[in-house]
Amino acid sequence: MQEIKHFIDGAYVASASGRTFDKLDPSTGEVFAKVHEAGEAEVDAAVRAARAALKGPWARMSVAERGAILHKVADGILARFEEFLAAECRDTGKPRSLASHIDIPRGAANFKVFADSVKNVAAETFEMDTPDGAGALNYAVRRPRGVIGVISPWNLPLLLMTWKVGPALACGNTVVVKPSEETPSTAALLGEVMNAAGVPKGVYNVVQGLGGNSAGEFLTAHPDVDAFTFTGETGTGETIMRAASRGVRPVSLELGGKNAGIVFADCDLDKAVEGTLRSVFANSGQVCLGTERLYVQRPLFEAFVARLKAGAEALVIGAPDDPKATLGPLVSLTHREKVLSYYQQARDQGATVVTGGGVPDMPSALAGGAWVQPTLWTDLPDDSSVVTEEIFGPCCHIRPFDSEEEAVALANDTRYGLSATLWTENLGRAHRVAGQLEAGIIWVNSWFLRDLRTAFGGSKQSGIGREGGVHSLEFYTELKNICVKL
Ligand code: NAD
Ligand code: 6OD
Repeated sequence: MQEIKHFIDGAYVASASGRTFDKLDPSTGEVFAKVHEAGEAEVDAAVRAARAALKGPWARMSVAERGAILHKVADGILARFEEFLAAECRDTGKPRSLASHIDIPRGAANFKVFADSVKNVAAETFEMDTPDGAGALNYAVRRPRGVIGVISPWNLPLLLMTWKVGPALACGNTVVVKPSEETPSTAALLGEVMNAAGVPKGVYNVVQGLGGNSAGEFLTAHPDVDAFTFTGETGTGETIMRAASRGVRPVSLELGGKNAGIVFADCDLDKAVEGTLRSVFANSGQVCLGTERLYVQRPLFEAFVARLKAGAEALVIGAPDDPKATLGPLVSLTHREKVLSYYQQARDQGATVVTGGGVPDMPSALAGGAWVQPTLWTDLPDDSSVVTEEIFGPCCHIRPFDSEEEAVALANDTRYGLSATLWTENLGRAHRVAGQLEAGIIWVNSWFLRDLRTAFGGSKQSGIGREGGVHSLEFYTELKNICVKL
């Protein structure tokens, strides 16, 4: 049985309490690892190590020296690509074809991009008049914030964790990472890569454990963490924000979504079908940017639903190692219970089940896994729980609309504001509708097309702040104005 430990001050350590929890393979339901659960002592040790490292060689390095080390970290991930891929797929159950194209390459890219972009980040200068006529010069400099608490989710574990750790380290901070209890492996493996790349001890620390009354809560309660960056559910974000208020610590929150897709009758049908299928079913629907509400203009409605049904039924459900698999299990049996409860609510609320709605028949070796069928519904009322609440599964409700105004109103009728996708060949309409949608990220005729320099994040209850490009670098630095009287 594999044992997964904390990574503190450059070394793997067990919990002093000896407490561990089981990590299950989502495709079989079998336990494959014992994960050490951090208590307050391990969290304190990690924060102390991170604090001490702020006074060590990391702080004395130039931006270019730190950048060179972060490039080595990226190269180290790529050199051990197969190990990262295997670990990520075993933790999450996602198909290897998906993780090898997205999760692991992005894990490396997140270090390279920020190691380079931090070299170009500007700060402001203002010349000012003074009563004596001599004037003064104001200029700003950026400094690392200090120890950053990084709390990350399970859906894209390495990608989302390094999306925070990359820029935090590029800016000269040190980190204590609390990965999701469902996905402890790649954060742990990254410790070896950090050591091999020459990252000084204490710069990158990992505490394993759960959220409430465990490593997550102990980290947010620790007074010596300077800022928190979190990706996860909106409710957890509220809890973390409350904890961060003690000591007035900044937070960056990337939270949940209930994202709309809008398909106009003038779309390129094949592209809209292909893109919508990806946006609903990629990663078994466990993508914060995924489409769970689809609005299709009435003349196209029936044909579009039929094409989506055919696409959903053509997905190949299978374990990560199955080269034909295009749809893996959900991350855990607990999450499956949640998703299946929405499948039941849809039936109870009178949905027409276009396809799916249950659990697939799997071969006996996989029978204990967290499988659900890809599912599409129509005919639910707009205030149904299935239409308003984030499900985070391979499912979507589809509803017709008539006018552009109606589509915008329906899409905006949500407490979330993470992303929206629209499909149209009318350029004027694309700009007009994109401008009116209340979300941080809008895709036109595409989905999950990422340029890492762009602002990433949500409005309303989907988060606070933006990640990406200069926005990450702003969060991970403190701006200091220096006023010089001439
Ligand atoms: P989650 O909120 O349950 O857990 C996220 C992390 O927070 C985990 O590491 C967990 O252990 C920790 N945590 C839980 N309770 C805590 C507490 N009281 N104190 C400190 N830490 C705590 O989210 P999840 O189930 O891992 O991920 C799915 C959710 O994440 C979905 O809502 C999804 O939309 C969201 N998400 C958002 C984005 C985005 O960029 N906006 C990206 C991915 C996922
Ligand atoms: O691509 C990214 O940078 C990013 N933050 C993706 C988030 C996906 C959510 O599940």
